[in-house]
Amino acid sequence: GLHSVHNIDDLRALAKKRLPRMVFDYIDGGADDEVTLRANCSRYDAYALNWKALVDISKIDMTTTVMGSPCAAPIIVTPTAAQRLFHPRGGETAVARAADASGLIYSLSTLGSTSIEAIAAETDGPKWFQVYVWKDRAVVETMLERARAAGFTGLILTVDVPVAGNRERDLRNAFTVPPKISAKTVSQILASPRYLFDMLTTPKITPANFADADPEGDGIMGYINRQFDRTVTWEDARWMKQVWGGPFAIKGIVRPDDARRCIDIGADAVWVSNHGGRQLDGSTATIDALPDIVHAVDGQAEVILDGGIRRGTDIIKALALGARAVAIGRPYLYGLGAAGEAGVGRALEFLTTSLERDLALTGVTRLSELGPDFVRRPPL
Ligand code: HOC
Repeated sequence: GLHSVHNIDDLRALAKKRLPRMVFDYIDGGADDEVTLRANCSRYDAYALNWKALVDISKIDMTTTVMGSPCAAPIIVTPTAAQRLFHPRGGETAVARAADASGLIYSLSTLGSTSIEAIAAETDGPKWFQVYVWKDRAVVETMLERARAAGFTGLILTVDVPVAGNRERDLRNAFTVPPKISAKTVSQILASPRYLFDMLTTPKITPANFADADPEGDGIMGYINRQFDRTVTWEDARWMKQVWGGPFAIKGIVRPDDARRCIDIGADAVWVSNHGGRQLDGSTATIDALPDIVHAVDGQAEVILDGGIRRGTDIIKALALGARAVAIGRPYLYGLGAAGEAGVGRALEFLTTSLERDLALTGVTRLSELGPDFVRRPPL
């Protein structure tokens, strides 16, 4: 159980034990050979920390703001699809509540399985909404209006999904959203009695923020693949910022020239991400992409980074290299799959307490003290 969880890897192991194989693999897996998935984590090892000695660390302040939203620590709960798949009873509600309890920013995916309004009713904490550009712009506009009315204060446009990535674990498991009935999927679900019970005693897992998906046909992913607009460009991003009018982040940037374009269209945050290695395999690990992006942005927007964050030291490296905050996906999804809201809480607690301890060990009492002098970068 959770008492034997001491890090994110332990949570992953517990999630693996408790979830049907195909559900665990959907969280855990990446695209193609999973090179980028692994690199996102392992590349932190190439950066070494240089601590400051003999600093009074009796008070450590981890609070900050990201795109104007206040948070207790520089950790954003990144948007992920259909969270009720990972915990049918709790899903997004469990994640949002745990984020609120930890004082962290929660973000809801367009592909969420809980409605914008239900999340707003559940938590007073800072909330952002995530979108893609759909062919039917009216669908987007309606969601943005609802998010604004419900008190969501930030918008994230994801730009690293021009098409779906090639996730071979999902193909092997015949995994679709929602899962289709087949000998393979049924036997996997039957092998996870707790999950099966939860699934059978809660409403069906469907997208909660748009209509028209045909789960009986080719599933939500098929609908989305048809809805995603292959002609999307920077003009659409500019349109989105105008329609939204508020704090706006562009997620899925790895090139300095693209970071400049984000600023040109008025983005408030440039979000360095490769979708957790789930899209273009072989792309740069995010920690390696970060320094050049920070240089290009030159303080004109905030920089957020996700990918491979598993410990406080990873967060310190990202912040020292210029990120305003990091975002996490798999760490809390392992928690959700392992133990619902309590499991998400455990993931967030582990990351915030390890960040606090690691800041003390680094001799840093405020996030603004962090800079490149704390990190020795690997040779190019
Ligand atoms: C067909 C489009 O973010 C994931 C999600 C969903 C990606 C969109 C797929 O699984 O990474």
